[in-house]
Amino acid sequence: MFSCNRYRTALDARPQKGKRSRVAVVAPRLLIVALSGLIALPLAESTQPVTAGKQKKSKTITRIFASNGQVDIPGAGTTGPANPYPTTIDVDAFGKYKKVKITDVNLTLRGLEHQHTENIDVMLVHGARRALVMGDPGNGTDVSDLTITLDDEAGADLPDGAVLTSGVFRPGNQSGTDDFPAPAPIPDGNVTLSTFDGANPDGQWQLFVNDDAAGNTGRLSNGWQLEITAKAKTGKDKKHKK
Ligand SMILES: [Ca+2]
Ligand SMILES: [Ca+2]
Ligand SMILES: [Ca+2]
Repeated sequence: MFSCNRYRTALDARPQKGKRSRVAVVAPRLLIVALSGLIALPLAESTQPVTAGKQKKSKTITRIFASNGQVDIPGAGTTGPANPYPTTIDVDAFGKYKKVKITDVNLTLRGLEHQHTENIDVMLVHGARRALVMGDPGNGTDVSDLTITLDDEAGADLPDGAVLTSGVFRPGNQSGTDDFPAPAPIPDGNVTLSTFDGANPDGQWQLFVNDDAAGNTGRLSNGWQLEITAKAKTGKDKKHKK
């Protein structure tokens, strides 16, 4: 799990635009868990009001959502779709903002273990947008309890042919074309998380995980999480509520 300090540090590192910029980090808060752990849990909220010009004002909001349930890779046997498939996070947190658009998405896979990580393909879907963010990473080394964060701005690519370790990596598909069983959409060639930039963050996010080779299995022991940053226009008629 991450501590709040990670997010505070990330926010502090951002360019501070305008004299009234500020950072407020709200400590993680416990919410009710129900229905097999698949319910999205807002874990933390950070806001960064930005003053841009005399007339138009915008606010940058970063929030974290998680699905804590275990995801078996694959769901049965040694190859095929994970269970659940897809695993989902329903985001309903930005409706109070006007003209909200995603500016950054980071995806974290929590408690990843697998006997051969090159079996794993992962596609993130939101609306009509999709990104094959991880395909056949690592090698045949049996790994466990990994925390893998996929971030376009990371300084390293996912390992290819070398052991997969915990860390922050750029999304990547090591093997070219990958097929995902229905009901997954057909991959459209997008890999980066910037695929979702410009979209409204609210709505369902689906994570399709597929094991593409016979033999060897694993799981996401602690599910997955999304860190979504969005920019919203603010006005006198619709102020942000704390
Ligand atoms: Ca593959
Ligand atoms: Ca990012
Ligand atoms: Ca397998």
